[in-house]
Amino acid sequence: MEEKRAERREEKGKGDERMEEKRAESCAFSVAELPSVTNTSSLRPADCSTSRGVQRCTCDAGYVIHSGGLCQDIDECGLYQGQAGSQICVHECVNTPGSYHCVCPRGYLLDAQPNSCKDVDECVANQSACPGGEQCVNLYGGVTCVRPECPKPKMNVTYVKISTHQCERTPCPLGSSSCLDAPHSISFHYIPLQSQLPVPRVLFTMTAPRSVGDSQRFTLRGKGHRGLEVRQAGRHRGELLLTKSLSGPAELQVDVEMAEMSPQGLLGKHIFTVTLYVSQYAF
Ligand SMILES: [Ca+2]
Repeated sequence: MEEKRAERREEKGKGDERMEEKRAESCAFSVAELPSVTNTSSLRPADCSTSRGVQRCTCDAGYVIHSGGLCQDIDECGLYQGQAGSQICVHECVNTPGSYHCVCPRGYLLDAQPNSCKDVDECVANQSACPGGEQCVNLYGGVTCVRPECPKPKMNVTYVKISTHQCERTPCPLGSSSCLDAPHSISFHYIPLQSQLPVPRVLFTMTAPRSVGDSQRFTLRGKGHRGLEVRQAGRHRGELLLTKSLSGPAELQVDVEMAEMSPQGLLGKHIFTVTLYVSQYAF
């Protein structure tokens, strides 16, 4: 609570600086130049005094002088928030009498640094965010629960779970080529992303779980997705690359195949199932 107050103070402090700026500017205006006032609740009496027959009026920070000994609230949100490059809040700006404050969407907290919204890590904040047996994945502005499942047994191919995020093929019956062709392992990876990330960007690095073969060859399985590519980053290393900015909210899933090669040919295949969760927001 104390932290929240501190944030708020800092936010107001920033607002005050801007308001001082605006106030200094406003001193140069003549009353006729001021915008007409439509909202009377934005008006309050000025602090006026008369000296040698000349009346001088001043306004508190966050107000500009208006005719009739009144001060008019400055709408900082209206002035700054609408234009790219001058935004004072990363998300929403709320004007208040004499000030303003920033509001974050659900799933975010206003950061101590003014104008930014910080994602709440629900997996840390609430250890029981997901029901038993499900894995918690923190997302930007949200959270999701996953339960990675191994493929169901098919023909002579059976997988068993060797960790929460990995399945391994059980030994193949003698002479079963369909089993030998099936991937040795399938692992599951969950990546939260912000909307409109700058590209190119490495999303995920893949290496051989153990050093088998001379080299590993990485390819996207299936149709893939526009904006996602796989690149060889060394003999034993591959990278999943984002080449086009994604807009959320969106959920994409791609399978990357890693083939272990030897001079004699293919030794085995491994599948990385990667799920991307693109947030609605760019923060
Ligand atoms: Ca979150």
